[in-house]
Amino acid sequence: MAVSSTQIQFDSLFGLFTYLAIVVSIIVFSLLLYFIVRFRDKPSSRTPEDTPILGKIPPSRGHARSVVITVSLSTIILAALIVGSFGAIDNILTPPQQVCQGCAIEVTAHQFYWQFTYDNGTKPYHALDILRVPLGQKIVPDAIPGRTNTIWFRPDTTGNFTIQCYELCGPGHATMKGTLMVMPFTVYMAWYNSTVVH
Ligand SMILES: [Cu+2]
Repeated sequence: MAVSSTQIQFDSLFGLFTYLAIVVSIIVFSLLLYFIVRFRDKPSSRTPEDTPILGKIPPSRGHARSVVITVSLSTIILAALIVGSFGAIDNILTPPQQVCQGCAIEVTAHQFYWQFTYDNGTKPYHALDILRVPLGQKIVPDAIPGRTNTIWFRPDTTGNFTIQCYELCGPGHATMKGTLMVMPFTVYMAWYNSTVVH
């Protein structure tokens, strides 16, 4: 099962990009190899009619049909990827209107750690880098210092998961990891209500 609702969308988008890239690469490289062998230079080779000669307009002007086919195919593939990408971005950037108490979390990004502030003002000092969330609820976090971005997700599996920083933010970026702790709702609420507000 996916860890969060948004993971499913990103995984399928990633799969679409990957499979399309594989299919296109296989076609391109097979044709390339075929043409290299088929049209290699031989002593008997004649100069093709449409060989460009300096100062002369070639009598035949290329292959309109193959140009139309390749441009149309590329346009269709790119349009599918663009629609899919914008759909995923639109979904993640449109937070739900109503979330449960404890489910709106302010994320402050530092070099190189995060601090999570919960909607009751709790800022667990000892829990830097641990983002606790309740299972099955819609969570609205935001990050990036000096700029407020709001995204949302719904955790679907309990357990601890690695959070990795997503914006190249400096020399400590690669080690900027945190923990996402997805807890059963009642366990989460017990923790949330017992936290001290600093
Ligand atoms: Cu970073």
